[in-house]
Amino acid sequence: MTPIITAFEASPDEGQGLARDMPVRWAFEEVGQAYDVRLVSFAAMKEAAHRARQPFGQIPTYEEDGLVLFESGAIVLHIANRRPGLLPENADARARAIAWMFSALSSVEPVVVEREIAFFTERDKPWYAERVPMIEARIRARLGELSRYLGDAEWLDGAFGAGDLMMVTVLRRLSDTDLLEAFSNLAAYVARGEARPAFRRAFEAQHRVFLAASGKA
Ligand code: GTB
Repeated sequence: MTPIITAFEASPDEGQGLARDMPVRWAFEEVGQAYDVRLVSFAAMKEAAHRARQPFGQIPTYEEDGLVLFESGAIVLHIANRRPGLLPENADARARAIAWMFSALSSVEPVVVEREIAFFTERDKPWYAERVPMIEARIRARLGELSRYLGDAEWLDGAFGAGDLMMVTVLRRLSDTDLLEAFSNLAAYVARGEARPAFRRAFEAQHRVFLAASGKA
């Protein structure tokens, strides 16, 4: 069976590829696995049928031969485990690549998402103007640490892998800010990820959904 994932019927990012179906699509493309997409509305995501697949009423989900998964990181790891291309054969290198996936999602993403949550839920509050510089300082601190680690390397641990896929995905969420500008190696790292043919194919696929939804296709 061809795996089926869910994605926004109408993504709030308007085709920028910032929603979490993007790393899943990218992973499929990197390993050469065909996939189908079921588009869901915000209302449908909150219905029992979808919550049975994703308890929090979110996208993405993954279904294949009776296996149902949620959490984009877990889905990318599953895809990477099934086919070569995203995780090294060597057990230690494989463990390190998985550690970078966790790092992207649990050490870098929280500060990045905090900024978005504050914008969407607190920007009309009196404390918002004071809070933003504090959040941005935390993001800069994390980016500085990551930038120092990456140095002049192309990817985080040798060849491109699942850790880079998740880290580039997280860093792309800063694309509407100037926060990456001070870290030229990270900006170049993101650009390298975005230049990969598999990324381009994934991006175009989700962008076509936006074009169709907005009547521009
Ligand atoms: N930890 C889960 C995972 O990694 O799979 C988180 C899933 C998640 O946050 N899903 C979001 C969702 O379904 C979409 S990706 N939200 C709907 C809801 O909770 O009701 C997050 C996202 C949304 C929008 C933008 N954007 O517009 O730029 C970027 C990222």
